[in-house]
Amino acid sequence: MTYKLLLVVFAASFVFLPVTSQAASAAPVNVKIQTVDGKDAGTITLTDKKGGVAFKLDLMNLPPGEHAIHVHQFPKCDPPDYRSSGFHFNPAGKKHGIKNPEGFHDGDIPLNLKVGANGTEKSSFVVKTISLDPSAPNSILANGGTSIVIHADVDDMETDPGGNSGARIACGLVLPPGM
Ligand SMILES: [Cu+2]
Repeated sequence: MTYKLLLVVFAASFVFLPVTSQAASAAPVNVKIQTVDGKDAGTITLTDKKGGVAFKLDLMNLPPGEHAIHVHQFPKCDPPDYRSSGFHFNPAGKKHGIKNPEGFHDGDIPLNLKVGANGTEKSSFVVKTISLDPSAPNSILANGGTSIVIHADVDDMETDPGGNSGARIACGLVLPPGM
């Protein structure tokens, strides 16, 4: 390899590699949420936030009141009960809830949604126990992805395995880009 060619290869990798890796981590993941009876329940947009994942919720067609929300282990939202989504995303093998001394699951989200009287919810928060980096041990995009599940009841933040949060009323697939 001539010196000139080496220089070109070096310059090319310097210019292109940082751009592609930055684009991959910066790409938002749009999660379309559907109610268990087949209605469009809006969107949750996930973006990479240093040390976690930022959630931006724009939800509708949900029952007014407080509801648990979690990341579940499988990228499946099959009717009639969304059981196919599995349990909470829990790669570290812990128990449920921030109040649980043996907790908590990476997919536990330590808040309950507050859906308004008109069935909508718009809010934003950051979850620091998960990652959008496909190579991270707590990546919610690895192994084909995961799902986000909204429940009928409130999460008590300590009862294993599901926080006593009742039926699964809405679900959306968290899929890697291109799937
Ligand atoms: Cu759940």
